Amino acid sequence: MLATVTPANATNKDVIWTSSNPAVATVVNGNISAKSVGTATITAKTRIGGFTATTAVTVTAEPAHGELANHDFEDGLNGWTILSGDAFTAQDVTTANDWGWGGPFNQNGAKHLWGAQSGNDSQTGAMRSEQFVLGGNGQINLLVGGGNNYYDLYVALVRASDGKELFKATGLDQESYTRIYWDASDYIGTECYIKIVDNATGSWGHINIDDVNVPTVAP
Ligand SMILES: [Ca+2]
Ligand SMILES: [Ca+2]
Repeated sequence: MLATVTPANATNKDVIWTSSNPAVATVVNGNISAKSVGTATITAKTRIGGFTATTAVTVTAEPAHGELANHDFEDGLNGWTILSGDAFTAQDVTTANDWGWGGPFNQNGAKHLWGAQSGNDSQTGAMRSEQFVLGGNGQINLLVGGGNNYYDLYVALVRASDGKELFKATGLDQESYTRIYWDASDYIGTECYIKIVDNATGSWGHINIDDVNVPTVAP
């Protein structure tokens, strides 16, 4: 939400943001966060003069949905299929919290897929999830770590009908995890799968993945 203070040359444009119901929605500097189902009124008030503007916010429940089988690697690579190569094997699923000379990974749960756990950066390969129909609100999030190489080292949401990679993410040249968010709502109802690719062979030639949260339509 943006508050516009007029006239444009007003000397003090400081705005105080408040929510009538912080249990439903909070607001910090105009950025609204949903907390629970309900309604709230967001008010912007100028620090000088006390002029106010308000907007109503309605937070609705997330639609019911299923989830990707073994989306968090707590069950090894069950539910995932190795397509090629040896970069990804069941031996790369680990409970390690650090990588030996630093840490933590900040994985979700106990286990995660650490591309460098077994073997080395010269290994290449690809693996994929089960096929699913994207459901719910189409919002996907996942944890990614490892090398930064958008073309050769990435995780993708792939459309099953033509293999088109709809969204891609790579690492940040950090072993620890960063959460990635994809708004895939344009593809609700589309058959898709998650693909993880390692064609990278040099330094930082591995990718780490965990907690692939995909809202799916129950089969
Ligand atoms: Ca996990
Ligand atoms: Ca590699």
